[in-house]
Amino acid sequence: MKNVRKTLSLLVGAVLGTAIVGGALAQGQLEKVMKDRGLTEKDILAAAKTYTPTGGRDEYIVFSSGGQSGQLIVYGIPSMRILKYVGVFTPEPWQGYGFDDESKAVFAQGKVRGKDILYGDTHHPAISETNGEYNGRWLFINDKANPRVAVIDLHDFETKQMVVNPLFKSQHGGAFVTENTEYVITAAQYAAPFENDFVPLEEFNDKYRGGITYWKFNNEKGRIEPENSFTVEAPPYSQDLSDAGKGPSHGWSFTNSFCSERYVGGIERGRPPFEAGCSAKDTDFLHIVNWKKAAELIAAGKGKEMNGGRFLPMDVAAKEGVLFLVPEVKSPHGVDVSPDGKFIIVSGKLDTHATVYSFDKMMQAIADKKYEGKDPYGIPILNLNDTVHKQVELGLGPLHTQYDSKECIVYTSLYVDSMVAKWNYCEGKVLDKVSIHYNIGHLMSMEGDSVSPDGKYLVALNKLAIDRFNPVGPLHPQNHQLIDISGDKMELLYDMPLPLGEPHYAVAIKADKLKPVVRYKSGWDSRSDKRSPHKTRAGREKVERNCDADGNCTTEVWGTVIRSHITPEIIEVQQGDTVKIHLTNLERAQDEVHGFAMYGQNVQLSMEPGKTASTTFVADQEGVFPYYCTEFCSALHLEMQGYLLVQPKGYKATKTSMVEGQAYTKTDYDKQVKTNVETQAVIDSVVAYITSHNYQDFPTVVGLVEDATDQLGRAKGAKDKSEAAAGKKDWQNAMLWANQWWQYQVKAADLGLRAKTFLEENGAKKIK
Ligand code: K7E
Ligand code: CUA
Repeated sequence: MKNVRKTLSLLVGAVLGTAIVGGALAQGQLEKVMKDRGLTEKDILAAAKTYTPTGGRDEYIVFSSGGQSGQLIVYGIPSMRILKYVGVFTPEPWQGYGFDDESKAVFAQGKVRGKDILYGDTHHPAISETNGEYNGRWLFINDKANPRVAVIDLHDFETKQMVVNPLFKSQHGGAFVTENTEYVITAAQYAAPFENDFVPLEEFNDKYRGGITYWKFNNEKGRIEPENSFTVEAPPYSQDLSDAGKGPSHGWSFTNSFCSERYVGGIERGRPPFEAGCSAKDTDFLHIVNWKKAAELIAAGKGKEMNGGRFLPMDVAAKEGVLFLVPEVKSPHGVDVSPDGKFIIVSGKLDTHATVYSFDKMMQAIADKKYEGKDPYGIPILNLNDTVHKQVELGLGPLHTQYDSKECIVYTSLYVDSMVAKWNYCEGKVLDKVSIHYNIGHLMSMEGDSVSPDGKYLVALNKLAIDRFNPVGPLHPQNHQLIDISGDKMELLYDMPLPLGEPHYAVAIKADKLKPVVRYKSGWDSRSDKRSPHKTRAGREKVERNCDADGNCTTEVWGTVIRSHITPEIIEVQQGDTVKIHLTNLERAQDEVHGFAMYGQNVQLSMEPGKTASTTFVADQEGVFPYYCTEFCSALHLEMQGYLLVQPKGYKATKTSMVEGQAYTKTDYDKQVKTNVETQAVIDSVVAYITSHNYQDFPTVVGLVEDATDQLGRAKGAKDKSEAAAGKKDWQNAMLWANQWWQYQVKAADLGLRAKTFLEENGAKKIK
């Protein structure tokens, strides 16, 4: 207990600050909590390393694949708090993704042979790089099930583009970027004919193919250019993971493979299954590709074309020194290039070793034309011994490797052992091992894929969680485990359940390299990153109905949303009309998002400040369809509503005026005006407080003040209307507009008070 007390004292000192060191109260409480919850000193230390107090920020931001959920998961390190799910290959209604017309256009790019594909199997995210350093601008992620790559803009964390590989029928080894994001690399997995026609399995060796695709990325536009991309054709060897060369190996890329036996299963034909035939040989092949040369050959017209995709045929690649093979040990999986670009580490799932290849030795063997032979497709095979720097025994089922900031230090996941091995690849020595829970796949160190990894933390992306969390049925959450790697020994800090898909790989970037926006330019189509042609300003809302020669009619609405109303609030159409609704969020305030959902039409939009979003549907049934805002945006959010009225053909109105549920008098009007005058006094006092302090030094407050000024401007408009109606003794409208005037005041007051509280809590100084 004495020891505990000493540790606690140190910890409390570190955590709570010197003022309370030795404070009996804090210590006593901490000890009680530890006792009640059964926590050890080690737990408390781990908690202190990860716990992030309210308002605190993380040092790193992680982008994790969502596996078969087709999404991207964003969380912070060391807190392991989930910040966002980004819809990528899968609709995400919360973000309007896959529901608004703008994002449907992104999904349309991802159609495979004309079919909508509304999910993905995301595997490997990659952040764009400048000189081998993460630049925080773009993120790429592949879909294994359908050979696609998506581009996500890290300015707003939205998916902007999908490209479909015209040649492959699956695509696992991606996305990996070259040093300056010249190319995004993806490799096929299951061999298939490049053409879409039927080719019998009996022609597997001759007609089925693998390959590695180099997607040209336009860094200015932030888009992949399929027309400038190409594939290097490869044998049907089930290409697997890839990595791009760095520094001295820039211009080259590396892709491992399994099932180079070219075995085809077929249990129902009495054949032993794939797993037997695909792991029979002792070695498979690491593919070594000179992509720079391949790009030159393609530019020189040496490529062929299929389904609109260009590729460099294998015979040309072999003859021109573009493609080489070197054996790798049993069922290899990861392939990871060292930060200095000089070494490539490959593990074999069914071997206990990791193999460290030397890039220099590869180049020497190629220069000397020292081959041990050629494969059946004429591709030169280098001798394993000529290219190996070291082979190191690590444990059972080594898969993936990540590099530390410390020279020669790496971490390799051991799937079968459920462990991480820390080892030195220069000397070939194992330094430490830690158990994880359970069956680790990938692992990730901070900025681990860049030329200068930060080390510090490691995340184990585990395949099984089993008993780690409260049970939630047969489908368990995934388990990401945070490990402190700053010391000599690895320390397991935290288990994070991920309730989404099976994340394969993740990348972590320093948080301060990301510069996300808080609002869009007004009237912005966020998916195409252009001003929307449907941008609508306050007061310019309109509805148009047009019919073509065949009598097909379209009712098109250009509307706006702002706290707390949708303009228009009544939309009248005729049965059979195509309805198009474009809504622009007029808010400029941070986080003031409005949604738009409608009964019975599968409509759900999300409009962040400045965004314009659209929906299109056919009003094929007559009826009354309420719509409303789906984000609790203000005290009168529930009142942010309206009606779509679908009138039957030939409908004629019989009543022409609304029967008010409530009639107002001059007394009501006077009472409301009195309230408004009092509210204005409160607002004035808040304004006086704010302007007498150095609020200009606080960007948050400046934003709030701008927003409040906006709302007050609108209050003025409503006040004028109210007074005009009162002048005509139209007490009904005078009262209603007076109330609207008050609504704007309330929003302004709410913002003002938030600003005042912020100033008080953040030590603003009085200037007047
Ligand atoms: Cu090992 Cu798809 Cu990178 Cu899963 S892959 S683990
Ligand atoms: Cu806008 Cu609720």
